Amino acid sequence: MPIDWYNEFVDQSYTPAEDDIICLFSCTPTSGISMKEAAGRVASESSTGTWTTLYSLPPRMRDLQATAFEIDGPYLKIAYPIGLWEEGNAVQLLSGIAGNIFGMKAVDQLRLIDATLPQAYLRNFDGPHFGNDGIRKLMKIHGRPLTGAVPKPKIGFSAAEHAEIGFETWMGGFDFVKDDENLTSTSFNRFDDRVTALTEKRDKAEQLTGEKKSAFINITADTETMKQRADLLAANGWNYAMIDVVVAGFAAVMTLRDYCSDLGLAIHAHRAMHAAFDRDPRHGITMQFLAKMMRLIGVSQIHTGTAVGKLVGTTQEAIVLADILREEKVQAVPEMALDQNWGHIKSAFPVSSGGLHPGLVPEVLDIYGNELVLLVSGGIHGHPDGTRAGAAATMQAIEAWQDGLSLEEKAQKAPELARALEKWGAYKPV
Ligand code: CAP
Ligand code: MG
Repeated sequence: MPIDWYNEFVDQSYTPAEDDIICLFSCTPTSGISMKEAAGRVASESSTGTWTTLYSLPPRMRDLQATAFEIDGPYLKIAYPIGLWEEGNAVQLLSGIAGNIFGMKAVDQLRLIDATLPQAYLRNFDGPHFGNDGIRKLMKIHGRPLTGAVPKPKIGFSAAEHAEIGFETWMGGFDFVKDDENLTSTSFNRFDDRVTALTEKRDKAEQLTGEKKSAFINITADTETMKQRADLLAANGWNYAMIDVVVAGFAAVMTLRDYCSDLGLAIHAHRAMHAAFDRDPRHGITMQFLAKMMRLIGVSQIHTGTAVGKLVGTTQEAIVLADILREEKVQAVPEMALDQNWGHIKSAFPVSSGGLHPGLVPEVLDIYGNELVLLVSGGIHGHPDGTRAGAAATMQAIEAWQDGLSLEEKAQKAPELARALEKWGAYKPV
């Protein structure tokens, strides 16, 4: 008696429909299982199937089955009918294409690389509230990267100490002060106190510099608390809220996207925990897919790596991530990304951060160009003359890159940069 039902989920002659969701996976089947069998099992478990044939299967159910339609070495494409997916519920999409399949005994390793989301799926999402042009207008910054820094050490300062370092950061020429991912509302630095202290220092910095200054203040907590914290940010004239989006969860981010949108707040997405599922090159979920989902559900920017700093991530990955976040039409990159037409969904900024200092700025800008949020934290607070000089040195490094000068040339008339180069040169931290 036949038991397995998997082969019905493979059809290499299938041409995907315009409104199918197409997923690209890489797969290492368990020994004894062919790639075709593994493909069928992945398609089955992520759509309508189960491990055995069933007693009752209404014929219309066939229309909801996924089809593995392309197998190329370890790569596998699966088409999912649009009818499988609840309108506007990104979490449900994950429960299918990024759910049980990673734990199936039939696959040794499985990696969800990317998914093409058709217009029929995008229709029910609003995406980022502002888009990159909107953010630039809001911040009155044109033709250069947006810049920011986290007070370091990452946690431990009181609200007043934190705000004082923030003030120095702004005065050095940076646009944003950022909370670190594990700073929320601790006994020694309560969220409300930090907002009050930063608001006062922001107003002072704006007055002194005549520039728009802002902050990514971390509201991460349970959803209801995040809403209250977002309210407080809006009441104090802030235009951003920061969320640790992976640990907070997709559903919470979806709720907060709409809530923040009503308050006029953009969302800075820190990706802490992403490497738990995207670091192994043959298993898990790629950063590309995470970035895509975050643009879909409406964050304004998300960390995408530096390639040259202290954290893992390649140059090619950074380029692909930047495209996924910024472009309206994203071109496929073999084995890394699929085509994506974002339609009405606005753009989001990539955020480059982690182990940067002025000496590495040109390399980062060679990768990303001007359309990014550049975070240099240890690399300004560790400047021999302090935070303000460190921020100034970073801004000088940006100017050098924009003017086509080497850092050494620029440093001749930029003393802060000269001092930074004396300390760090082009050192790449590990
Ligand atoms: C950077 C940072 C960021 C990382 C996150 C840190 O500080 O604040 O959290 O950049 O990684 O805590 O390490 P430094 P990613 O500039 O002092 O290194 O951007 O890759 O998500
Ligand atoms: Mg951090």
